Amino acid sequence: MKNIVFNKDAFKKSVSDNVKNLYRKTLTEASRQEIFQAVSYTVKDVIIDQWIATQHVLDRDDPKILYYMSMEFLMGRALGNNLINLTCYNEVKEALAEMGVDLNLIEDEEPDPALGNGGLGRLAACFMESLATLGYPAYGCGIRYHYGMFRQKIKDGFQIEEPDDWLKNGYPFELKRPEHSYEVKFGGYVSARTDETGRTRFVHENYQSVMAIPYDMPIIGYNNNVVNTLMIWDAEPKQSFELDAFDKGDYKKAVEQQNLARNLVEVLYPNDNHIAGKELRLKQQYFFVSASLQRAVDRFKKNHADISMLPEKVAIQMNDTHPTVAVAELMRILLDDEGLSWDEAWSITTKTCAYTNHTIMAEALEKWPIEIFSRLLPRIYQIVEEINRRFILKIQEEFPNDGDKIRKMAIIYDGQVKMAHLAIAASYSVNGVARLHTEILKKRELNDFYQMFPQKFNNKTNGITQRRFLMHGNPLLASWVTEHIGADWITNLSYMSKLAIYADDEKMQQEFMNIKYQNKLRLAKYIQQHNGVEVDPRSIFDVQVKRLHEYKRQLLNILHVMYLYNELKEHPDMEFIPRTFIFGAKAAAGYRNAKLTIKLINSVADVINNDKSIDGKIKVVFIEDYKVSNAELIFAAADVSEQISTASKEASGTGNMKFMLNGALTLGTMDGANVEIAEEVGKDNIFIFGMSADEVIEHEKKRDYDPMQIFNQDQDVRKVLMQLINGMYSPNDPELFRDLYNSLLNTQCTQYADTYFILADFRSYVEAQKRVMEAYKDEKNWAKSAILNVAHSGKFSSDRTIQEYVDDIWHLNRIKVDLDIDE
Ligand code: B1H
Repeated sequence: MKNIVFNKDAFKKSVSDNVKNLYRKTLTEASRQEIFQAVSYTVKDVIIDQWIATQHVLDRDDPKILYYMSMEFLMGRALGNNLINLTCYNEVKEALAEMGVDLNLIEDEEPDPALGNGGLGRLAACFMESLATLGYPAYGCGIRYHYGMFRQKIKDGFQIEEPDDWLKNGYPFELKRPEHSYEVKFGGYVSARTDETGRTRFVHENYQSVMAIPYDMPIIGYNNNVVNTLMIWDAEPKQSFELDAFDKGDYKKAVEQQNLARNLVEVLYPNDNHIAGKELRLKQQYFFVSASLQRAVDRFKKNHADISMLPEKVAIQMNDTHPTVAVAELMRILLDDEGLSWDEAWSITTKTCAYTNHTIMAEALEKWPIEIFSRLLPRIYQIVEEINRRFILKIQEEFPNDGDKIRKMAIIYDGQVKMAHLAIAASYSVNGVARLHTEILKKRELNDFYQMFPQKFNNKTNGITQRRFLMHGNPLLASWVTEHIGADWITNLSYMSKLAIYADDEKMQQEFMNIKYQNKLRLAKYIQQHNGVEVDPRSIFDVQVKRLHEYKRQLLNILHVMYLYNELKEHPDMEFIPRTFIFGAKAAAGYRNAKLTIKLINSVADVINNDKSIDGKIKVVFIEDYKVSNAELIFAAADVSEQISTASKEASGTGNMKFMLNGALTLGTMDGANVEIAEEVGKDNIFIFGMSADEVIEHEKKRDYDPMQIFNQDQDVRKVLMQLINGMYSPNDPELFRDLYNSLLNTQCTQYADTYFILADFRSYVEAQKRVMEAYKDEKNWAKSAILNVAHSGKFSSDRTIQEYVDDIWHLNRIKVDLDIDE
């Protein structure tokens, strides 16, 4: 049953009216961008009614609300998904076609709102969509970066970063809400005064401040009238609100405040799994956290006089440590604004805040120098000091004879504020993002904290939304699934298991492979248009798309390609199924080895793609500017999903799940959620290789791994590595790839050679790749495995993940929105 009735004529009229009113043009005169805007405004009009209705239900029922705090929301394009969730995608497509307009081309006019780096930001976006679809009241709280993730250009094989000016044409789905603006204060100092009751009051003085202005974006639930809100904050100087700084002659401060506002939300830090540690980043964090909490507390106080009820009406989830100043900011509000005692405030805070850990990579752990932290946030720093003082007393109580625990667990130590320690001390829940990751947190990384607070720790294996990554990204497969098992999978992905009985059916296998072929054609066309490379849709599409990071081991993948090319050159008649190796990855702008790996991939592509002697058996393609919108095309077209991180390093991965849902077979290590994918799909339908997490961790502890031994003993490895430095792939500059060679072998350059065990896993990877080729020879059996991957993907829906968060952590109730609520 559909919730909205689509009126085609009214829709068409609204679109042409919008073109007219916005641009003084008729439809035939309007550009595609203008039609995109006009269509979006028409859709927004439908959304607004549901949005208002949802807000009225929240006001009427006063349910508990989740505030999901995240520095990143990697939303991807909204138009197509909004239409899908409003259940009128096909109707709109048809109506537009009648007007001579192709919806797909119009969708391509939307910039990807890329307010995130990679997995962590995309997870936040999937969570928002699932919360709305399940009908849970939730706000996403984040930053309206003026420039999102940079656009990647490839020039001469090198990555070039270009600014992502996503707001250039105006973004039709956002709504400015200046009436909910808040002031956020930085710098200055704190003075203590005794008030008339004898209580010490802390007053923040001589600070600089900015105004935080929220922009709301609608998050549409699937077919349920629920529209939640992503509230992203922009900064504006305070002067436009209060001109008196000039009047007082404080011109310098006025200019400073103006600059603060201008810089604050200008750009997203483009680092994945790596902290830059810049002062501006801490400003960004406090800025959006403070504004969001002020709004949350205000909303609560509208309905409640008793602030101690807060944990019953508000849940705050901190997406990694990036928003962890929330702990101290909530304490500040409760102590300074609400006048509570420390114990009362602490009791409320620790029943409200929960923390998700997303990584164990050392370079991603947030630590702020005391100097920066206390200068920028003097009152917040005082509060953190007091939290730390009390926490250390507890540590001493818990481990009376272990002086080392304080060194390892204190929130402030060695001149630094350790955000993870603050998050754990103040949260009632600490979760990892896949079973293996949570076990590593408990057993190793956070073991001291686990001993102290075992009840706080829990696992929430990540998930992805099937509405975007199957319905929207792969309409052919989505319809095929629905034809055979019905449409229940759309809101309950576990229904996919009904497909399993068809896995052996030859006709079904053929249909499946046919759909895969169509999707490969679509991607081949995209690659031809965007990269100018021709690829054969009948070859195996072997894909690794994700951020570029040494631990994700794109280098292992391309070294294997080099090895395979050597094999083909030496044995031209060897049995071989044509293979297209597809890469897509952005490297952080300052990450040298990552950028060099991109260059290597492109150089290998140049040599191999142009070598006529191998008959096009291997093609290598680097897809420029990997982002959510082209990701949808890529997942749909993949045969092989490369998930080859060093075991223990990838907390979960979520791309792995998107590939599986689209019927690609995983080639991966026992890392992150791959472990659970293997468990769901069964070992016959996945290619596992490499060291286990325990083995990796053991070698790291003992420091007994010596890649040079492998280099000396394995002639294939030696040959490939020598090709990195003999100019084979860089004839004009044979030294170009020396740093990559050194990263694998030279202990002088990196502290440990081959930190990510690439050579250790190389043989095992080569063998696994051979199994892939063997398996593909039997097309029917391959199709069977692919269908079984789709069938067993049910666990990896973010709907399942969100339901677990609700049951174990947030304890929210579903709302029901009827559209005639006001009539
Ligand atoms: C993940 C990050 C991350 N973990 C710091 N940590 C950042 C850390 O800008 N920064 O400072 C940005 C991002 N991102 C990823 O989270 C994990 O690597 C994936 O394995 C996981 O699937 C994803 C979602 O949980």
